[in-house]
Amino acid sequence: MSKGKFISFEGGEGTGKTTQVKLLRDRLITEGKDVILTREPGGAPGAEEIRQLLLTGNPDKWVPMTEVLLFYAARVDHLKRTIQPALQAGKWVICDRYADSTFAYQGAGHGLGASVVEEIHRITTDDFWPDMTILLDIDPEAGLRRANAREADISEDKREDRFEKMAQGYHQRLRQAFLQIADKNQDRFRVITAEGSISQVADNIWHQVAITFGLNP
Ligand code: T5A
Repeated sequence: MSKGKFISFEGGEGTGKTTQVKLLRDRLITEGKDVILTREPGGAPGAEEIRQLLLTGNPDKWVPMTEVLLFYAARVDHLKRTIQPALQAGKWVICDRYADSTFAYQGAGHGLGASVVEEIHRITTDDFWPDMTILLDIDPEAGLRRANAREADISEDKREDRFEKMAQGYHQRLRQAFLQIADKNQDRFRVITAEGSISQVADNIWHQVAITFGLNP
């Protein structure tokens, strides 16, 4: 049994996850919590190496099954070396993406199907899920505009934009997939619109986290 809390953030490209995980961490620290911030793919040294394989290069660099196995290779390392030890030590773990991304991007986006991902998830993680998942939802065109504006200052060979380069239809499928996953897992998910200002979105997230974990809203 873990003693800490595990919160993941999900959503399409440029929805503001990286911005919001930091704001939530700061807010939880002011409440006296011991917090670590981590991300997927990555979050442990070996998993960060796998991240480079996955996020750079051509959109068709990997066949879908290789891609899903690489995400899970990174995830198991991250779980065993970072997330689970922190939870055992009573920390709050905030993770920028986790397995729901694999169900959406590889399961739905690439058409591998949920049952394949479910099976891999069960075998490799012993069906390990967060206590709470925040889904940031925005029209994919608006999200991609934000993500592309941010990437513009980075040289082309260093951009982690392999998924951003996938076709518009892929991103629309993703949005629907995330909303369906949230609908099927309503106990764990809170869906929050990412259309507002950074501080409006942060306030909405805090409200949901506070209610869920009995903190001061
Ligand atoms: N992936 C990942 C899979 O396919 N399967 C998996 O199992 C997993 C785990 C990860 C990629 O890997 C894929 C999904 C992804 O494509 P990543 O670099 O971690 O790649 O990229 P993303 O998670 O998509 O995150 P992004 O960095 O693209 O976007 P974020 O984190 O959602 O957004 P953020 O906070 O960086 O914001 C983007 C820009 O918008 C501004 C920010 O200042 C920033 O410039 N912004 C706002 N502007 C206006 N209003 C707001 N409310 C704003 N919030 C942020």
